Amino acid sequence: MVETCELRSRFAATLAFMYGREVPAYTTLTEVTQDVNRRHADRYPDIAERLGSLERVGAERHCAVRLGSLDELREVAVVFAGLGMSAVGYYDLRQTDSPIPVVSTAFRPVDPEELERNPFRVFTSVLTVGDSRFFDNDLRRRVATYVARRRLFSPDLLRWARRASADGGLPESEAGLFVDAATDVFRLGTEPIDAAWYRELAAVSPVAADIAGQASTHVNHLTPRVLDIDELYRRMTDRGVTMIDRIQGPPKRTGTPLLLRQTSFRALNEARRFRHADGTITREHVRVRFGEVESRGIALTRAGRDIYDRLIGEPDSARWEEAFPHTEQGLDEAGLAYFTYRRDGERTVRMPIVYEDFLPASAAGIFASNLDAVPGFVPAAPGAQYGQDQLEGAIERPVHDPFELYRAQQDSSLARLNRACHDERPLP
Ligand code: OOG
Ligand code: NI
Repeated sequence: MVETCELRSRFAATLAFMYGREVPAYTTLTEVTQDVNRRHADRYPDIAERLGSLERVGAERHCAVRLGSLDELREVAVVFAGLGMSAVGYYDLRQTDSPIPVVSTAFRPVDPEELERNPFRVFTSVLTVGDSRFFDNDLRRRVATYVARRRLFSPDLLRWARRASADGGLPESEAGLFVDAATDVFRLGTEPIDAAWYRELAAVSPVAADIAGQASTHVNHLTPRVLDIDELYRRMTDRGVTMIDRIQGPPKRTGTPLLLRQTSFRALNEARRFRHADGTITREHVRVRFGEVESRGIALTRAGRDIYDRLIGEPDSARWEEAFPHTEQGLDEAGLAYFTYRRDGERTVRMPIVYEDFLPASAAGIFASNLDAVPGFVPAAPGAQYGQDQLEGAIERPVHDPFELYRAQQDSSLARLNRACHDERPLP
């Protein structure tokens, strides 16, 4: 039996292998990342592993995929469940400074032990085709019909996935087939793209064209985790790679890193084949896939997150320095971040809980940074309901609240600690 966590590791590895062949710049990025991580660990051996072992960080990736409908979301949820990944967090990227016609969740392991084994996560977006601020009625109908006709997930793939989640794994004979079929879903299509259709959608939003302008979906980006993102940014720039103009998320600061910082570079143009009305096929370049890198910090409580939300619009790093204590102890005492605790002899050891999720402002920034055109967004038109409950209805499973997962982890470590203290007390 190949357990789900092993299936997930294999899936992450085959997907990365495929993506590295499709987008060679990704391989450069992972090489630089590994080098930066090695140097950082040599330089700061005491703190390098506070937010995850070097082994975990070295293997850690997230990937982003985009789907065309809630039906496609339901099927991808089945596939990810077979890999031990559940939906966590709800992100409405229409509700940002640069509105994107998608709502998103992230599929990832939720159990701390599973995260330690392999924390692979997939940021998964769904096109909000019913939102009339982006799509008029006629276009909405045509997009829905187009998407409903394509089949991203084969019956075999869904059957293997259901079996893996029911049994906690698959026999070796099926494991390879399942992982390969799951990887294939996200392979870049080679069929010619209908040029007029793609253009019509791109006029609404390049993201809409990327999602619904072609018969298949694909990995949009695959992101390694780096321990020093400022250094990585410099190194990539020195190599002549044009990065987006900033690192998304909290500014660089002294002390415990907070939440998540991300940056990306624009993908080189990718040649795709387009079919025109007169039947001719041309090769044209599209820029939709890019490279991204992230550094992860401590998970903030709601109180901490409120401060983050207030400050995120402000680039002034002095405000951040003042607002958040620099030490883990200070963050804990102020109730701003999550920790686990355990007993080590007479001492209680406090360990930070890593932020495993995403940030709407950063995600919108990552989307927007790679768009050439401003979308045809009509703010006055009525929107459409694509709330968390709609996503939950589609996948027939809860979308976990990240804060609750972190709090539960903290609480259970406290409960264990209290039990341990209690057991040590001599009986009366
Ligand atoms: C997803 C963008 C969000 C992140 O790291 O915040 C994301 C996308 O471009 O499809 O991946
Ligand atoms: Ni990303």
